[in-house]
Amino acid sequence: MDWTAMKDQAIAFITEAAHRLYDPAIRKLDIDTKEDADDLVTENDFAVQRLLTKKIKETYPTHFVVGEEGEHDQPIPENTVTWYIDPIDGTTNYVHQYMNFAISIGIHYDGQGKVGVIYDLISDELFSAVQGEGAYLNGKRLHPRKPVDLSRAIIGFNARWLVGRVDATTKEVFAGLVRDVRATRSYGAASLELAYIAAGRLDAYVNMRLSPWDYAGAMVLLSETDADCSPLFAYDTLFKDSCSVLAGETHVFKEIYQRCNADR
Ligand code: 2AM
Ligand code: CA
Ligand code: CA
Ligand code: CA
Repeated sequence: MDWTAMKDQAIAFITEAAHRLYDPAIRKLDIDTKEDADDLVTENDFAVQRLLTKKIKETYPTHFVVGEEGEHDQPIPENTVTWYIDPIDGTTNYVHQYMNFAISIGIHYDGQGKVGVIYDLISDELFSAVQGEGAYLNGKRLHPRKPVDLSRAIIGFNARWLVGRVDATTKEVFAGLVRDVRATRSYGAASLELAYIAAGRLDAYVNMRLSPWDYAGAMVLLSETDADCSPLFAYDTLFKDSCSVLAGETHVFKEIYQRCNADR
């Protein structure tokens, strides 16, 4: 299978789809919420998903598509190329701020991430990676991550995780983390925050609940820069419907993982 050619196709599809998002006026139309009041969806989330799905199916009729909005191809049989697509990752940012959102594609095969493409159209940053061929930002190679001490780490962390459905032990662990790192940041678009680890802008990222399309693309960037990605909690499983996620430079990753999974 020619994963590099597929990466180029994914970039072409995303570039075409991005044109639907360049008019800032349109994002204000047809805003809806899902089960969670903070999970927004707009007409353009559906439009971009439809366009990407159409392009993928026209070009690769045997491939499966699993996207956030709409029908999924499932269950996924063995030896099936699967495209995980998030038509707009960071819809709340798209609606309210018109920055820090992205279109994300991850192509997986037999449980392995093969291709990742994430495009932030407002900052015109294209992150891409093919397994075994390195990760790139706008065509420039991203270097493997070097060890960082937790006290010097910048972690992607949303204050929401300190409240709500988090048990007391986890809250304490999170509070300790927030205290012990150099700084926390919250951009509100998981795919970009994960890509920022590959790019060296963040050293780790924590999320209590993500879906496969949020991280399927970024995972490839992370492994191509020697960063780690797994469930935050040992009892969780990636690619389940929703899952906690921890990603980071290996040293920081281990420290956070141990803190979150000790004594349970
Ligand atoms: P989304 O914009 O595609 O929904 C911050 O909210 C990040 O978490 C975004 O990347 C968002 O993706 C993702 N996310 C995943 N599940 C979510 C949920 N149930 N509610 C809000 N955001 C969610
Ligand atoms: Ca959503
Ligand atoms: Ca998402
Ligand atoms: Ca989305």
